[in-house]
Amino acid sequence: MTNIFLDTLSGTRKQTPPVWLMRQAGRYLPEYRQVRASEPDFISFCLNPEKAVEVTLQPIDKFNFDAAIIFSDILLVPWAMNRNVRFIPGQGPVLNPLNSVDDLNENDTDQIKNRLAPVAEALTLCRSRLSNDKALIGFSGAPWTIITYMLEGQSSRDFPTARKWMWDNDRQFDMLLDIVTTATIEFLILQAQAGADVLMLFDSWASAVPAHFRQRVVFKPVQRIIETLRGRGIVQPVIGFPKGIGEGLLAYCDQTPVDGVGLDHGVDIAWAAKNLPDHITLQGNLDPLSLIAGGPLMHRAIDHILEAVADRSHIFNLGHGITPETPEPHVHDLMAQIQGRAS
Ligand code: 1CP
Repeated sequence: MTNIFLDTLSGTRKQTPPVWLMRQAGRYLPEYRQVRASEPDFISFCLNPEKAVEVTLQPIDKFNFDAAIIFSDILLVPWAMNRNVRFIPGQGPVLNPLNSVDDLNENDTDQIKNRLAPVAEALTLCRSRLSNDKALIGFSGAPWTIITYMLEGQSSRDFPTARKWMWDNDRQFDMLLDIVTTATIEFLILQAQAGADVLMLFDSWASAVPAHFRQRVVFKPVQRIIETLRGRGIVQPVIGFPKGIGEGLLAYCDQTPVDGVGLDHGVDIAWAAKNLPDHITLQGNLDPLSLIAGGPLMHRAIDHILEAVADRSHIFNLGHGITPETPEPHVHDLMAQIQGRAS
């Protein structure tokens, strides 16, 4: 059976591109909210394989997306590293902020395999329930994005503590980057071995890294992650998503061995199609808020993307996560528009 998602990621251009949406399992779906309400603690929800698989498959059943992304969270890595991660309703994630790299225990990274075993179990179960023409995505936060939460202790707009560490605390910052990179590698290997067909690295806050430090903080860790995966026999393709780095995408594509790159909605898609290397599959770019508006403007924005990438391998997606306010009919409209094109 062909899998158009995996074919596209290996470089084959499809007349009708594969589609999935970041945060496709989420609060805009009433059936998600129902399962979510049955498990008040978010971490316990992520670590319940039956429930995680149920919500992972909901958007596939409803919209026939070409890929499922396992329901989990990037903050499970700091949780497994004993950073006391909890999700406070109405506030978001809270962690015990790291004051020094010595706050981490040497064997914290060894805990990944044991403490995150339920994610592996969910992937295996999900793969067994998902049809073979759909891909299953496993994921992790990229080290920088994880570090922002570990140092700030919460979500942040400008990440002042993490950026100060970068400038002031050379040795400690590099040690932290190294430890979190190791943990990320272990988490991705666990997921690949459990049944993920594709791995994605979310660097959601890459935009906050000064361009001066991009190589050290954004590119090098991703390069080490993928090279280590390959050295350890992991063959699954990797999609990187360095959100908000603009022209830095050129160096990202050049210096990291990613198979695909996620484009946020700030990137000019025509520029990306022309300037990013041909062997890299492009993914994303539609502003998630266009799905709230729906109608002709959304349709025009979708056409604009499809036309710009017409000559390249491309996975249709948003520039960031779908928002809870999105009306379901607009997601059906999006699918009809893309899949209605001749294949
Ligand atoms: O109760 C809820 O429903 C809370 C909302 C929610 C959801 C649906 C959170 C809390 N996490 C998730 C699941 C999730 N998170 C998925 C799987 C679902 C899917 O994509 O279909 C994925 C891929 C993530 C990844 C994630 N978590 C990222 C990277 C992607 C991005 O959006 O930039 C980040 C930054 C997080 C952290 C996170 N998780 C949740 C919250 C509230 C936050 C903080 C976000 C912030 O700091 O602004």
